[in-house]
Amino acid sequence: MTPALDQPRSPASPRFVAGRFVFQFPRPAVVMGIVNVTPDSFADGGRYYDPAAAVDHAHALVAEGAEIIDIGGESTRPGAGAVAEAEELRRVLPVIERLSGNLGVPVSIDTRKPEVARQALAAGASLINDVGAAHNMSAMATLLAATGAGYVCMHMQGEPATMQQRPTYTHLVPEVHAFLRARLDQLQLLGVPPDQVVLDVGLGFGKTVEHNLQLLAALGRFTTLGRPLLVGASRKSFIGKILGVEVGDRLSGSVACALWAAREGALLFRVHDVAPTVQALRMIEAIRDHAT
Ligand code: HH2
Repeated sequence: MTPALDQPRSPASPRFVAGRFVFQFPRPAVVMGIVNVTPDSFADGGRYYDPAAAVDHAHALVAEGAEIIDIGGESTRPGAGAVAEAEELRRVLPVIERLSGNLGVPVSIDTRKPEVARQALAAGASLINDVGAAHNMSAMATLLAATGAGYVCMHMQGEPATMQQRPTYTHLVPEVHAFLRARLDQLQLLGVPPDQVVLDVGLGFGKTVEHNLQLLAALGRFTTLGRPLLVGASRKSFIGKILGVEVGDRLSGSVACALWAAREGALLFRVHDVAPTVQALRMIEAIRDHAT
């Protein structure tokens, strides 16, 4: 561990600005509900591939307490092949168009492609959830500076097609920390204020089970970056491997990860199961309010 890891760079009460939406912390944790408009996502592939089903599901997740809806048109599960830009746009744009303006919460576009992000923002999305932050920074930064959209900047080692083959780190936590710090600095140099940025260690993206556990265990150290942390553990395979359960039986493990991460300082949670996660978070927040 490098000592620099522990030096806070700004006060621990950041705000996150995503277009016309502002999340001012401290406040209750924010749950981002997942809507995958894909035939092949690992947890919900095919269920919301039809735009009408995706729109209905987004409204249902908001009713359950989601404060951001994350729309994705490309599965990034381990081993997934790339989806062509035109196809990704065909999947997500009709859904975003139907949601923006009447959902009441910001829509996020889960994409690695700057052109998909650009058209999604034009169609009404308020933030970009970029699992490819390692690769496309300057194009995304141009968009962010021009639009004021929010940005989830996530760490990934490699590419989805091969990232789980042999993920290797010399010092995992300092490496991921340094990556996120460097991206934050680059974004600022490119005209994107830190207020627009949320950071994510990228559980499952070029990480073994052991790596995911180490990152969760050390999550508190990433709060020194001075930006809200988002955690995406929901239904992921490391939970299945630890508990020996299939994807449909990972709710308890997912909620456990969210609660641990909340205690470590995470402020946003990307989940499939919105209602149980919101309830669990509200419960520990109520307890925390009485801690002396
Ligand atoms: N995980 C997935 C997708 N997008 N974005 C962020 N910021 N953090 C994550 O951990 C994250 C993410 C993978 O989950 P899912 O969307 O459910 O599956 P698929 O990629 O198969 O569509």
